[in-house]
Amino acid sequence: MKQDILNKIKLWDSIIIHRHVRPDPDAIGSQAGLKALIKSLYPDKKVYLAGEEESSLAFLASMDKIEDSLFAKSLVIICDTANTARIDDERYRNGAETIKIDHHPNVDPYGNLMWVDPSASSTSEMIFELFEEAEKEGFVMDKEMARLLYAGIVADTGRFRFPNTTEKTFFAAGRLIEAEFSRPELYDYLYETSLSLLRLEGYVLSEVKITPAGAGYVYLTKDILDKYKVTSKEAASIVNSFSTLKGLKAWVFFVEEEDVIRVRLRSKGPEIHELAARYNGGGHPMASGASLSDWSETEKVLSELEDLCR
Ligand SMILES: [Mn+2]
Repeated sequence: MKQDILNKIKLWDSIIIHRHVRPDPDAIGSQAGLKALIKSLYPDKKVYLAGEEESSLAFLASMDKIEDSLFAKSLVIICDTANTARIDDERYRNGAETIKIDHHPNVDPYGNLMWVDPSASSTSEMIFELFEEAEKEGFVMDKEMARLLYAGIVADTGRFRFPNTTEKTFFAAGRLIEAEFSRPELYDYLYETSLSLLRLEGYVLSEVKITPAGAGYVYLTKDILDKYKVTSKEAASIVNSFSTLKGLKAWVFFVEEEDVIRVRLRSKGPEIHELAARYNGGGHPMASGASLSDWSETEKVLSELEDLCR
């Protein structure tokens, strides 16, 4: 499959790379890392990054302006996106050919070619494997590609702590740091915290509750977010703040947004992605998201989480 994908890339002069909405470092790292790989292999090809600009991740890459007419003449590659509804920039539909590259469970197969590997820690790790394939033909590692893929791997593995971290992950990381980009600088960008977010984390740590079976939960209402001057999106970065709590098996953040209650689920044992799927969401067995239309549903989610912990 990796060779098939490289062969497709070889055939097209114009390539547009997408990733999921509300991007994380793996989404942008794999997307822009793949662009760096292609540009190093074929400097003359036109490669574009699709999707909305994400200012908090601008230290990784900026998105490109792409004319509508370009899609029909381009190969479209979609990274790190399990289902078509989450693809950023709907114009991917107009692509001449499409390829899916992802590490989430394959709940929504799409694309003319599909490479899905749920055993990979991250899509960035998969793009590293593409690099290894290209390396056989003499390609030398590109520093910018290495920095981007390393960022994606570090973020999706929680700095190599999550159970998705494998021997392959460490091997990839070991190879990528050969490129000698500045890791301290990258970590500074990835983990920099504002004072307001730090204060909200203090609130979360003092308010977290845990059920008898080990389900942790926190409610973040709009009032609280306003009081701490933190957006729902920013609050996503503190979802692991009490993961070391003794007796904790899985946990949930209920975060109130304009017209929806965002549910952020994490686990250290029971699989929670099916629970998420029952509430308009999905994701990984150990990290998922869902959304609810009102507060009364939070009790149902919590009691189902309690059952899973039991
Ligand atoms: Mn990912």
